[in-house]
Amino acid sequence: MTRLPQERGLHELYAADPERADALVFGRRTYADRRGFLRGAGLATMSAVLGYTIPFHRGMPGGLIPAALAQETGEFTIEGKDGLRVLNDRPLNAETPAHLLDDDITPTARHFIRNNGLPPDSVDPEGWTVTIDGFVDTPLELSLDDLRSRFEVVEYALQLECGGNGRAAFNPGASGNQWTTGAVGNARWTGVRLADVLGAAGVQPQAIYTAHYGADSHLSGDPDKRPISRGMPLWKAMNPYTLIAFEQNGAPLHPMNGAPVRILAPGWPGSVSQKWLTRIELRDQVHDGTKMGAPSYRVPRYPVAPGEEVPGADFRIIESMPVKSLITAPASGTTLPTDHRTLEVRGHAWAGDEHVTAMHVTTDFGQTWREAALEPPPNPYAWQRWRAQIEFPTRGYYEIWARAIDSKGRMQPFTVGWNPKGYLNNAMHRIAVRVEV
Ligand SMILES: Nc1nc2c(c(=O)[nH]1)N[C@H]1C(S)=C(S)[C@@H](COP(=O)(O)O)O[C@H]1N2
Ligand SMILES: [Mo]
Repeated sequence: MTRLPQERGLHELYAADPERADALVFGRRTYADRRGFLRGAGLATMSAVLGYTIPFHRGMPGGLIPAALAQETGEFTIEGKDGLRVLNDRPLNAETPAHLLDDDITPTARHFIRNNGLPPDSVDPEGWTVTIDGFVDTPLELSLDDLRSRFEVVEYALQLECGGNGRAAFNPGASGNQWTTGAVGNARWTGVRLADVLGAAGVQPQAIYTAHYGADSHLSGDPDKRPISRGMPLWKAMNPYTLIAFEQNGAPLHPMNGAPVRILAPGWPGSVSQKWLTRIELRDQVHDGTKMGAPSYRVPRYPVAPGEEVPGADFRIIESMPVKSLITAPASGTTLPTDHRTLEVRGHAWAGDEHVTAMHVTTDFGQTWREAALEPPPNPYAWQRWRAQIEFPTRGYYEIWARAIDSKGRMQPFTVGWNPKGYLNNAMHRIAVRVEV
């Protein structure tokens, strides 16, 4: 595993703030007592991470990196994740380098993490319920067993992308997580159709919008504040690929991807896909929960100049995400030996509620483009594989650029129009390749 420059080393993390590092690595209910010894739920987690109980844990100082971990990991690790670049540790946000997204199905270990608050620190799947209420005939309270037994269980590959993916490339910069290209993934999700669950509750005619609630807590610790509570129009909720999901790649959801149960509203900003789901309310108005209002997950209704102030009333809610693609092989920065002047370039492409109809690549800074081979998606809302054979005429520095076109004829641009919060950057992906001198 290559060490990425912005990744935060475990040692660095502990040096900066040992108490927080313990909480982060071993769970939020970890704390040190007055003498500085490690206490709380974190101990159990620490034992689990180490694979052993710690007989003398009472004497273990808080903020001490267990030697077993210190030896094995030179970098900050998130249990069950591999190779992610950590942008923030509180809340935890981590993206996947493009070359680690080469699989058709994104392994759980490589699926990005976007948290707005603090995940629940103890999750009991047995006792968990999801409430369906609001403008329904019969409010429901469903356990995971109820979901599995009362509704048809379906499994799809679904792409999920954060609305702010690509934000780092905006100029002037926009505040928020500085995602480059890696806040996207395409895992296999198993669950039930939200439409079936809403059907069982009986949707009343007044219902037009959903409101989503999760079990994570606000960064301030204030129990009355929610980190995020978004929703979607009823027509998106009724889409057969909008799921209440309880498995990711055939296993329980990763704790950071919303265990034990979440929404998947593929093709829309990831924020709609509530993690640690506890309740879906049907409303007779557009939901007004945390991060529904301007400028969150909204863009101006008209093109604006870079840096321009935009009044709140002039924003619209982001719905379908725009057409986009990634080059997942080779890794940017690859050097080819001189006798290897042909190369397979490949990646994925996706297009919100649409699908991708064509894919082009260039190696001469856009002077000439060639069409790549593009596969259909295995199911709607899965990303699509594309590949192209490239020949390099001579040694030197090349850039490979890739652009996708969606089923409505819209193509990825070279650069996108600026917006205040840095959403929807679907500029074409570019990588660097050297053919050896
Ligand atoms: N409860 C809850 N759900 C949430 C979030 C959150 O912070 N809390 N983040 C949202 C955002 S902004 C995104 S992009 C996706 C990310 O899903 P992932 O972390 O599984 O990749 O989850 C969404 N669901
Ligand atoms: Mo997001």
